[in-house]
Amino acid sequence: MTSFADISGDLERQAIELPSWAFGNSGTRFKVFAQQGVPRDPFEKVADAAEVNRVTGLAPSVALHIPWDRVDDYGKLAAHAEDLGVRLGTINTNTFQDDDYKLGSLAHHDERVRAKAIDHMLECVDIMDATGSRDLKVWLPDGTNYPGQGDLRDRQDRVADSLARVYKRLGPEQRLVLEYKFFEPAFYATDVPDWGTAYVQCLALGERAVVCLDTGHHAPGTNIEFIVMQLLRLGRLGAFDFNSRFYADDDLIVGAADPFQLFRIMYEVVRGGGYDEGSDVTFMLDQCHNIEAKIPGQIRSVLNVQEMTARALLVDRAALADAEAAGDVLAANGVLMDAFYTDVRPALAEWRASRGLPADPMAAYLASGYAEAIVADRQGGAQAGWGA
Ligand code: PSV
Ligand code: MN
Repeated sequence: MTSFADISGDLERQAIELPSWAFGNSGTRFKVFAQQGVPRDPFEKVADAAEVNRVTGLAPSVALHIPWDRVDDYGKLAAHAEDLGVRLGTINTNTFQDDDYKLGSLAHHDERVRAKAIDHMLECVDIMDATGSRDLKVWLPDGTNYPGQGDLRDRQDRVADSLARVYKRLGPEQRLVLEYKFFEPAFYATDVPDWGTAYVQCLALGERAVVCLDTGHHAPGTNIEFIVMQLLRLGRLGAFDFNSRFYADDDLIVGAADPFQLFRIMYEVVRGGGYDEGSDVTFMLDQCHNIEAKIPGQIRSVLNVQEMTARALLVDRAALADAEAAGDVLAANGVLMDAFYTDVRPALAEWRASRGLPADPMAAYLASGYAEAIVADRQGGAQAGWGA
């Protein structure tokens, strides 16, 4: 049996990157419900993210989205983050909110638009140089709505050519992280729809091109942990965008819709070395809190990942290997289920307390007065949201 004491050291290296946009207003195409105290600029977003880290010790970095987080002085933003005990992480590109990109960005048939999209990515690499970020995340809205609208093969060739131009600009320690999504905003054909396409595009680029797996970007019923296993096996799992989906790309709290799936994913991460010391897999959240409070939403999210990581680490790998080798189907399944059904919450509370963290991070946040202070302080100005 693996006990909590066996894994408590491993829990120390957990690091979950928070998305700056989780702290801004968000919603559906029907309505954005504004909340009080929402950040008005990237500095305030970073402050809120730092608060999540302060009470959980789990979230040492913040991902930015450009242009939403454009500032005059990125060095100043990085210093601000550092003052608050966190750092700036992945730079996310955005080629989906400009009229020019109606028919695509890196795959666009018009060289002017394609060059504009490439230039945006190059600007993001300049920002990475200023922030000290390692990863450039590329998600493309590119695709077509109707058969015949665009030549599928030519579009794929243009994606490859555009990515190669961006990849060339990266520094020796920087990576291009390519994110796939099976549909939306294009509905008929998406130019990077699946892990296989992302993988072959990355292979053509070079070793520092890796795949981002957004858990919300798969068809219902997809065995996501299989993809995790395969990308780790191939050495190309670069990052996660964690969230939960009931239907499509719902961006709900990770571990909320299907905690067992998160456990299975984390088990394959552990099994495949993605959680090993020195692993370069980035564990990021890509979520929006449309109706729930944002900072508590992020606290709940990182705790969900921590709980499922602990359960995945508790899997008795030796017993599992024995059962598998003996062809004992039920015993093997039982080993996994024993770990999954272990309630790690009391042990994690003690673990936190022993490390100077609040045993109950959510209660500590609610008692801290931070929520009331930001409502009082953040008067005037424009609240951040998708687009600010
Ligand atoms: C696209 O749906 C996506 O998952 C990409 O990661 C974007 O950058 C992000 O959402 C914006 O939240
Ligand atoms: Mn994503």
